Amino acid sequence: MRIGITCYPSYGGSGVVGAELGIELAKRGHEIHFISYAPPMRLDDGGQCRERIHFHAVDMLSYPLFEYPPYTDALASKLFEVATAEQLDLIHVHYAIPHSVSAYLAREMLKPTRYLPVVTTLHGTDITLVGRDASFLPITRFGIEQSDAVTAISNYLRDATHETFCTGCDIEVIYNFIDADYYRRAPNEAVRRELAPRGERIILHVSTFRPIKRIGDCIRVLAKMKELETGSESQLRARLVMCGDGPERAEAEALAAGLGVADQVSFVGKQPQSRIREYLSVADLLLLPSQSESFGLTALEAMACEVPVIATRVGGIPEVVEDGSCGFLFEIGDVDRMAKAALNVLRDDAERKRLGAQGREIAISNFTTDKIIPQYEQLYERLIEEWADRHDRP
Ligand code: GMT
Repeated sequence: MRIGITCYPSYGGSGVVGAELGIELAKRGHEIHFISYAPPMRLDDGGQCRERIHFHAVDMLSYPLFEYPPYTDALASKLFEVATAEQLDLIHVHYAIPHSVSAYLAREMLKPTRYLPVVTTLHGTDITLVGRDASFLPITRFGIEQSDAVTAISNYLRDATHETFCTGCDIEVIYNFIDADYYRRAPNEAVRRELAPRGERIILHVSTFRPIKRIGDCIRVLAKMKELETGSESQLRARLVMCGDGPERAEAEALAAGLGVADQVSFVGKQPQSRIREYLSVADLLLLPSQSESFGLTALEAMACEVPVIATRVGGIPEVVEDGSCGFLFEIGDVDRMAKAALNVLRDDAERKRLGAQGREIAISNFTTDKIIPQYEQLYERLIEEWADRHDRP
């Protein structure tokens, strides 16, 4: 199949999933055309199937009249152009805003010639935060309703979409996936020493540092752990590695200083995926205290690397992280309980091993590429077949 994929190319889970889906499809022989304003970050991981992966940049004319350049239109034009030139069979967009509407426009422009099916995958804040805002709600609903197929990355997100946008619309849940050969525990002592030079236990957090991630709670958990440990004979040494960047970073750095734990926290900035994998391979615990999370891809990556997860019981996280089996889930902001659980996990090697092994088992049983990618392929085949001989909707 010849598939066009549009996603946000930079930081963030939806871009990661869009890019990795393209790479996986190319490995299976499909011709993949990414259409966005920059190449998706993970495209370099394409390896030997690079010849089947193409990137088309959306050109944006800069003009003084445009205080807000109309990206939706420019993307629609590019989708139309690429679909025509490359004879695309289908367009698959990740994150509804504004991609669904751009794809819809491209499909309408192409209609006199042929029908180009559009798939929208919903990821998170396109439904739970941004999309439901009054300024976007009607157009998000329209984009969803006009897509030929809509998928959501968890049952939670499907239900949230039904609740907010369209009770009756057909949404297929296709979970996010993991390449379990790429994400596996392969500890590198040099990396461990670099992150924890005094042999500390490593607590890792990876995110976009947006308010929804509640990164301050990572700092508060560490401070609480320190308080609980005060006076104990064999004090546990822990280091919090904060991987990523975003609007909440400065405040979190100040909080660490204010709570007296700055010397135990490393802010390592945005890192390429190859580096994150190395961090996961030496981490002893992953902390994900989000306010909202439709899936929690980082948690899945950690589980595949046998890292226990402490997270909030929100959104789609319980569909990925089984409480008590591969980690522990708590209410939003319950830093006291998270700290106690973190201490237990970090102190007990056998328990950490048990949680890690279960995490890998769950990741392999439910979320590997060989289980998930065929679900997308079947969906594409179904749509292409359905529309093959039709030039317009009934
Ligand atoms: O929605 C966001 O804030 C970002 C979004 C993205 O586009 O990066 O992340 C969402 O998609 C990821 C991949 O499917 C999920 O793992 C994240 O849980 C989800 N984020 C939220 O729901 C906050």
